[in-house]
Amino acid sequence: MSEYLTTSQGVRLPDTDHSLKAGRRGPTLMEDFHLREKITHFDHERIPERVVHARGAAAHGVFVSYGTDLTRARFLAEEGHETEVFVRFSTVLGSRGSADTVRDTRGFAVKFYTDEGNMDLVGNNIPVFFIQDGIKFPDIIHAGKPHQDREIPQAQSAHDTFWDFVSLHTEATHHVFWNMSDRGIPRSYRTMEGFGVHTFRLRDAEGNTHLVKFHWKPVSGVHSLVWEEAQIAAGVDPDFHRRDLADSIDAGAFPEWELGVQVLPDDGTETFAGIDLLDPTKLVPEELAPVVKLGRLTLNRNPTNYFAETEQVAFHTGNLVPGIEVTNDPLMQARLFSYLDTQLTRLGGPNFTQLPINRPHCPVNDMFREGMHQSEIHEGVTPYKPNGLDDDRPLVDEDDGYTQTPRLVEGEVGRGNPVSFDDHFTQAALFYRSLTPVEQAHVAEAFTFELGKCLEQTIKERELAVLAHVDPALASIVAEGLGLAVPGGIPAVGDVEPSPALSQVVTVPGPIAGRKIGVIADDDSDLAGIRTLRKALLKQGAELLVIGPRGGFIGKGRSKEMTQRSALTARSIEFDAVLVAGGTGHRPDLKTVILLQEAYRHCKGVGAWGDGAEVLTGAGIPADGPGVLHGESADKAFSTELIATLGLHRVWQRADDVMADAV
Ligand code: HDD
Repeated sequence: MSEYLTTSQGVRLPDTDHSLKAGRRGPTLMEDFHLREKITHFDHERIPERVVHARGAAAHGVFVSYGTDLTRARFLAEEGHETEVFVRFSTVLGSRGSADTVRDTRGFAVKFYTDEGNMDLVGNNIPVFFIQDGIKFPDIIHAGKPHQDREIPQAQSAHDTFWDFVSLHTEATHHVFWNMSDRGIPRSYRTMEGFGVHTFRLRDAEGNTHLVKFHWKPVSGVHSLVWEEAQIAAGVDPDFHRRDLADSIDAGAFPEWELGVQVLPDDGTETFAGIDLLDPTKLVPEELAPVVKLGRLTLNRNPTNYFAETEQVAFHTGNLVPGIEVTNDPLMQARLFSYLDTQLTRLGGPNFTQLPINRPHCPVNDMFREGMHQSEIHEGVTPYKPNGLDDDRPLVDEDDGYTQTPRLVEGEVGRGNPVSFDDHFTQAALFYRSLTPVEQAHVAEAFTFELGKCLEQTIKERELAVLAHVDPALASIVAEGLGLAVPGGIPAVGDVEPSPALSQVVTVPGPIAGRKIGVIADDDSDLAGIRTLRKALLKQGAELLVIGPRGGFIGKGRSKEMTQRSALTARSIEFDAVLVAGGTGHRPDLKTVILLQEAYRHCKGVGAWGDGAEVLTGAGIPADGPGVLHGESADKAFSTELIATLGLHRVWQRADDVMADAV
């Protein structure tokens, strides 16, 4: 890299601020090769955004294996084996510049640069999918994307075409329930589960096989936003998740997940406990097949250049290494075509695998030649096999090369699904009935909100009929909210065995690394207390941010504290808890009142020490409200209670009182 500014040909430039003109007043000369080159390159800076999952954020990291006998894939089989990874998270529906916190499915795509070649696990934060056959993918996406006449609404499902489609195409029901639950609005990427969705086949060195479903379990626990918070964040900080990911990594609070698999017999039936394993709208409850942990993923490095890495990374479900295979799931089969195909347009030709972010970290010799944007200078004259001029090199590896497990395929050519794919409602009921009451209330609110945004009455009624199939009580709540009646005579799913693992409400405090705690303070506040509390939180990997009356410093004399936020820049959505420091002025201004009330309404920890409590009361926060913390000082007892409150994520006991306001 030159120390001097140059043209793309390496010629040094004396000036890049003025174009070449005939005289000071004009006209500009064609001769100005620097002007022409600079503008031409700029004109072509954008590439097509991804047709889905356009909005994303990514990070580099490492995967360390726990070791397993299930597969011969070295990056999983060998205990302690370290593999570099690049992970991209995304929303599905929105454009590249859309907000992070919209209600949507999140992509969770992992590229393992293994020493046996690149392996991509292109998953989501929801374990099931809208469609059973990839041929329906354009339909669900066309229905979910903005209306084609006015290109609105952006990045959301709360509109007629989405609900028109899913109410007719009822195999989407299970996925829609996950979207309408808290899973559709994650707190951060760090607190999302990930799923491979499809059933995969693992093969060990002896050729034994198992069917598996991949899971990513976040070490920080599974947590979400509340709906009002998500909506505010979409305007106040559209980069909420992207910022959180980058900030956490910068702060050394590295996001971590454990990779695991549910292991299912490969006995030729392709079913388990009556569940069709080729149907991607079905999950296997963890109570029936526990998740066996295979290794740990740590994201520890932010990308240096968004375009070169996060934008140009290309995932492909067909990037597999020996020992990991796909199954006949018709959704997966279509994906195997789509990913490579889409990159040809998006990245401008077949050589995108040479881009630094996509290049395998092991030696490659594919005999592919030429094409747009070729950046290799290949040697020799024999990019073909067999050849006699180069001893028939490169070699083929008959022992360790990628092979598929031999499997018999027979059947009549035709279109259609197995009969087992016809049950569209049982697992939606399983999911809904496994949630806690507060989570169920969120689902009801979400359906009511989204259908309330639809204009066509028939669409709302049709979806109410779908809900009545799944759970009549839920259908009634939503119908009441919409001011409609539940259609009669609809057979509902009977009893199901709930799967508690599907709920994300925790009763035992989890880790709080990466959480943010806002402390309202002014010049008279107890700054020593703030410092004590910061130390205690830092030990847990959480960050304390001082919210002052203005920018700069607060404090008197020699004791000063830098404010990280001011009354102007602070908004509750950024914080997992909001406190008032002792000594802080007693009459809260309107912004402080809003800040505290929002935090309270969103069921976050709020509290104060010393006479800071008067600010809370002044803001209308009930002193004896659940999760309202009080301390004489910011001592150990106070920080211990705060950490426990944060570890439970939300104070759901408050939900009944505040829920109505949060819709
Ligand atoms: Fe897909 C991108 C996940 C079904 C076609 N998909 C994409 C990404 C994720 C997923 C995470 C973003 C990757 C990135 O960050 O670059 N997709 C899924 C999951 C599915 C799924 C979990 C179902 C289980 N996808 C699916 C089907 C098709 C596609 C059925 C087409 C038949 N997906 C694509 C695509 C994208 C894509 C058009 C757009 C950008 C890209 O591939 O690279 O090929």
